[in-house]
Amino acid sequence: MQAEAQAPNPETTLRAMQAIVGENACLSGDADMQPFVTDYRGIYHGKAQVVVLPASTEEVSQVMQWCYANHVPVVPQGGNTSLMGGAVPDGTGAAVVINLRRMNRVLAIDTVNDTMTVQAGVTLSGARTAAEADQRLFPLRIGSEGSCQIGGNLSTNAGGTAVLRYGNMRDLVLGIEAVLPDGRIYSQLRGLRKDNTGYDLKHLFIGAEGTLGIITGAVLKLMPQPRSTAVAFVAVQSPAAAVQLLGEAKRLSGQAVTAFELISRPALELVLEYLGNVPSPLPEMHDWMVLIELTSGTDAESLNATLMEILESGFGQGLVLDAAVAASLSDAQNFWRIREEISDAQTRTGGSIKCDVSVPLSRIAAFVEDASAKVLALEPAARMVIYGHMGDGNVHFNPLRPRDQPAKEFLAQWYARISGLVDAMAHAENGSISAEHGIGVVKRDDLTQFKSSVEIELMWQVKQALDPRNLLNPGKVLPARRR
Ligand code: 2HG
Ligand code: ZN
Repeated sequence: MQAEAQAPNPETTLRAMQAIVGENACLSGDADMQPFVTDYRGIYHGKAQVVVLPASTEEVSQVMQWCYANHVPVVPQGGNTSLMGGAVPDGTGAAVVINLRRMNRVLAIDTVNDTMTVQAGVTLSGARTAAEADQRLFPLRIGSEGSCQIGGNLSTNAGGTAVLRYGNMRDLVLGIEAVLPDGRIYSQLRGLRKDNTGYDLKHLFIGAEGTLGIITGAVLKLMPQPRSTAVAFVAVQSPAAAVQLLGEAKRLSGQAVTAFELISRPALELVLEYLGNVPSPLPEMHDWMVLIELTSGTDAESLNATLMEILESGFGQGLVLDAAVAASLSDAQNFWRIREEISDAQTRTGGSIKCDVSVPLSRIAAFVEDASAKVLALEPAARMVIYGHMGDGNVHFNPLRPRDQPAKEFLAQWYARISGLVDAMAHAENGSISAEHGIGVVKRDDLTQFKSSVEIELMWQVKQALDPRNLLNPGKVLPARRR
């Protein structure tokens, strides 16, 4: 199943697109298209016939109808913050890129139903701010919130730092509107928490990375805003101690544990170096730290008391070595900044082998220790930048080049071997090789090794049913079909 190679020439495509969305909403010069055909880290470079910026679902539908009739592949794009090369076209120059950023309106907020209806191009921070204006919380929280868009968050089933409490994007949506490859519009923008009327089709589009339809709108769940927040930066004895401390935190605080993020010493050292003027929250360096956030509907005093109780229990059991409790909002923001900037610090340094793995919580500590030992046995000077959402079983296990080794050389020597090793270890623990970053082009061919032939065949059957011409985001997610 391949897109047919009879693509119209770019002039014809451009004129057709201009007729639908208007001249100003079509970009065709190399310089104008450049930010849309390269990912934000500058790793994946592609080409396009034209970049189209539609303003409505109707326009997306017309663009798709034309592309379908003319066998033109289409790459849907939100904020282009994918780490997996999922949102940029390939190098053939055959594709039309549809970027949704002009569809950035919050259409409605229903404070009785606790829902928000948005166009797909609303940024995550835009959605969070709109919810806040009505004293509500839209709880998805990821570092790229200023640029990533709700459509992309849905298409990749984004996760982030509050999944432990609120779930990932799939758990935060009630309805979806999507344009199908042939231009038909699937519209289910309803804010129902119960609807058992057959297959729940919206879930097909969530996490499909734009391979089955282009998400153009969504109804999102809103939550009450927490009345109080308590944050601590805690040095722990080991990853196993961190898991035990999480158990204590859950036991003592009920539903209040909102984030529980692991940070290894090399991760902290790297980010402090990158941020320059931000002090470490703790006076001494430790091998393992966790950032804990509790939120609740109770007053700050009782939440702080709960946090202290958790830490005291941790000290008492020898799990906690030191702890800094945020005394102000700005302390809490600084702790979070340290956590959120680790990814950019790696991008800046270059030479990082990104493994975004999850395993059951009961196995995560052993996994982190065993995988670290295996990597260090291969390259003792690798900096073990390990961090992330330990509370939900997901760590970013990202060995970084030794200080004195060029990034290119380190990646050429180790990327395939180390990522293969780490993924295989996660898989052996009944884990996932991509917990939250998706598949894109980076992990596509690895799926044959880590998913069963039944799963891959079913994925292709769904693809065939919705996109029989293989026009939507071709070359992404689905590995070559087994014969
Ligand atoms: C995070 O949790 C992001 O900071 C990015 O998922 C992780 O860059 C990474 O590996
Ligand atoms: Zn993450």
